[in-house]
Amino acid sequence: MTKYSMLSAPDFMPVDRLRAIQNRKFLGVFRRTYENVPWYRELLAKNNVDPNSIQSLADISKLPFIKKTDLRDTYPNGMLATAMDKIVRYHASSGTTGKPIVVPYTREDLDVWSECVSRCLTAYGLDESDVLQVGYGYGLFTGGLGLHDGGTRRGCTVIPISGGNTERHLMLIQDLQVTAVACTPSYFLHVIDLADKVGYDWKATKLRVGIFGAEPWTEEMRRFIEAKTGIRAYDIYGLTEISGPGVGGECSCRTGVHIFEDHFYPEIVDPDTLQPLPDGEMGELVFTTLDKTGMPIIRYRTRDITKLVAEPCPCGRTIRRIARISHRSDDMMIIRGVNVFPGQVESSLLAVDPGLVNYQIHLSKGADGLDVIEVRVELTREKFSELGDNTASLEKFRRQIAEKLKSTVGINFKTTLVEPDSMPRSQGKIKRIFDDRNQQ
Ligand code: DLL
Repeated sequence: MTKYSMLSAPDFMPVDRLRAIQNRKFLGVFRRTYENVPWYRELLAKNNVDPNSIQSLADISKLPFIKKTDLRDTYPNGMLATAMDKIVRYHASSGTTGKPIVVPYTREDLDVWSECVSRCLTAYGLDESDVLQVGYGYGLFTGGLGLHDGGTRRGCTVIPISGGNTERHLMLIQDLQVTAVACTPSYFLHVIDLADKVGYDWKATKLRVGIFGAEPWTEEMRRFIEAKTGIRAYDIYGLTEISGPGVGGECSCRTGVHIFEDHFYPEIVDPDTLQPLPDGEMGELVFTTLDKTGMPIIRYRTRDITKLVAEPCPCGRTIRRIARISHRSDDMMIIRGVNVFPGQVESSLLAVDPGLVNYQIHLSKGADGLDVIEVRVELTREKFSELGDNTASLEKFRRQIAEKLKSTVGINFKTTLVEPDSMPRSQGKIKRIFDDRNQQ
């Protein structure tokens, strides 16, 4: 058996065997957490849950959820389930205000994590012959070290370039014969933008795979990236609280992100009633870590909205998929009673012109006290040189965008065009939504 098939075998196991493994691991992680985390015992007591009533995975719905605020409240080590001398690393989630959420990892946790990232790379078709340039940030953020360890485990040659220094990204892709890059999709837009400016020849490189995640991106964005560079762009999903990148990843069929269910048990719940929903229904993604020893977490509410897809994937993997994350529940904007998702804005803009990848959404209060949603769109250099000094044509183009947004989302957007290169570029996760409603 090759290293390839050994690493990926759990992806293809019969579903009843997978469920049996999940059941056994779930009872183990539940017991460990109950015995070792006083906070968890209190949580069950507060919710009147008798731990003896948890006899199988089918009982999981009796258990309370764990929320982001619980991890903040127990900062830094209140959820630790093992002795501190077993902890070999911390990472932290990318919160910008208040205390971060810190996550302790044991050696076993790092091992499972790198195995999962390696399984993603296998699914993207990467092996020992590949050169992987990791442009995710290295540090407390899990993107850099996560892809780094997974790439090393897969046997790739890893280039730990991190985010920023975009000229060097382009230079090393060429000089070190890089075959795969991993970074946020928004940072890769920046790389493409510089490549355009300097007349970079993607065809003269060996690059064929892009590994994009850590933030939402759309199918339209995938098409843009692929058309510009000739690579195949794959989705990778994950979150710090559960491990990092590689909780799931796409396969070559690209019909959803396969979740590594033998390590992370997924559920979908109704975000309002918190009742479990069947496969195929949209709701909030909830995870239970089945193997974590440093900070196991049971029924963690991710706030990511998606659905579980159980239908067989043509690739043969039996582990379920999630659909592309449609949004985070915190990112949904309710404007004059209508739900607006950032992805709808991105899809609309790229449908008008596939180059309209730099945009921002600003929310404010109008003179009538009602919410105003404004989309600021950066013109591409081509469009600007085509229309730049013709006010009537610019206005026509602006109106075309506004109409597309209105017909897709169902409300009026204030639509503003801005000059090429005038918006800040991202090195990691991009901020696209600016909510000034409470500051007016
Ligand atoms: O973003 C881990 C990661 C690093 C994933 C590199 C993929 C690649 P956090 O900083 O804790 O961890 O943020 C997790 O980012 O709950 C989602 O809302 C969002 N997210 C992550 N991957 C995707 C994706 C990393 N592929 C939060 N599509 C998650 C959409 C994503 N959103």
